[in-house]
This record gives sequence, structure tokens and C-alpha cells, in this order.
Amino acid sequence: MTILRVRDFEIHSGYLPADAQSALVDEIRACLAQAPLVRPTTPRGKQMSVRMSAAGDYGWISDATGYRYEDRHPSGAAWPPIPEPLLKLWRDLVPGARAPQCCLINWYDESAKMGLHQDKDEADLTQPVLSVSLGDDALFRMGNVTRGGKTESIWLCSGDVVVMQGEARRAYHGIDRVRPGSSTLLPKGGRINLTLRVVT
Ligand SMILES: O=C(O)CCC(=O)C(=O)O
Ligand SMILES: [Mn+2]
Repeated sequence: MTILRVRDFEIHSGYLPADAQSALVDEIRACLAQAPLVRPTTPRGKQMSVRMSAAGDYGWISDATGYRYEDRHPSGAAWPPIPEPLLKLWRDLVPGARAPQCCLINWYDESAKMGLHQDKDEADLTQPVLSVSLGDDALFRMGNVTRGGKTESIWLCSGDVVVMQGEARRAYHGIDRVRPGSSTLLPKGGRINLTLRVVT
């Protein structure tokens, strides 16, 4: 386990051991049985390449009417509770923060990516976002608090946890690509990213 700091991003590389990663995947599969992955559409009508779901009081939704948090899955079902191991991770890594209200679940297949963006649909940007990577490696790009300028990238591997607070909380970031076959955690390959967020 090593902690890398890139700008204000705190990358805990190798934070979760293999057995904790497997247990987390089982928890996430149980969440997805209740709140299945959906492929969101952007307000401009483009389909995102990432499939998404959520756990907690709120899930993040994107459709023709915009981006927002909703207290129900698009099916009308309640979101499942955030799995306990993730709540513990939050308490351990960001002990002073409010309790997380959303665990966004992103599922990347080998061609999925996520463009540079800021996480800014939450009401209180003083609260951190915590990101957990599971499965195949992904190239994570970190930018600035305003659009443009130089960026730096790092490969996130299964078990890595990124804490975004301070400047990093408002910085642009995204996933350029995943490296297929780089992890054996998910039998069919792919990558799961979990982000814990305070919403209100
Ligand atoms: O997949 C990742 O590592 C980043 C995900 C992300 O930035 C988001 O869900 O807002
Ligand atoms: Mn983000």
C-alpha cells in the first residue's frame, strides 16, 4: 500500500486486498440485482458508454431533461443501502466527513470511457468524494478546477482508492480507457468504479 499525491488527488494504491475486493464485488452484484445497470443518455441525446446504478439515499441520473440526483432507480424501485464495507472505508479514510448518501456504481466494458468532467451536482462541495476501482486497470486523467490546461494521468488498478477533496474535489477528471484483461477479479472482464458522495 502506498499513497501517491497527484496535485490534490490522494491515491491509495493497493488499499484493498484481494479478498476485500472479491467481497465488495459480491456486495455490488447484490445491489445490481435490486437496481440494475442502465446506460444513461446525456441531455444532448448521446448514450454514455458507461453503465450506471447506485446505492444509498440517492442515485445520479442523466437523461434528456438533465443531470440530477434521484431517490429512486428509473424503474421506480428504491436504491439498495450502501454496503457496510464501503461505509467503513469512508469512515477510515475521511473520518471528519458527513456520512455518504450515494454510492454511484459505474461499469466499464473494454471500450467504455468517461470524458473530463467535474462532480458538481452535489450541494456541499466541501465534502469529499471517494472512488474505488475494481477489475481492469483504467487510465485516470486529472485536470484543473477550470476547463483546459495541463493534465496528468495515472493507471488506476483493482483495489486502488482515490480521495478527492480540496482542489481535487472541484477538478476536472475522467477515464480515457480501460486495459482489457489486466485483472482477473471480474470473470468476464471489465471495470467497476464506485464513488461515495455526500449529496445534500
Ligand atoms: O471511473 C472512475 O474512476 C471515475 C468515475 C467518475 O469520475 C464519476 O463517476 O464521476
Ligand atoms: Mn467524476
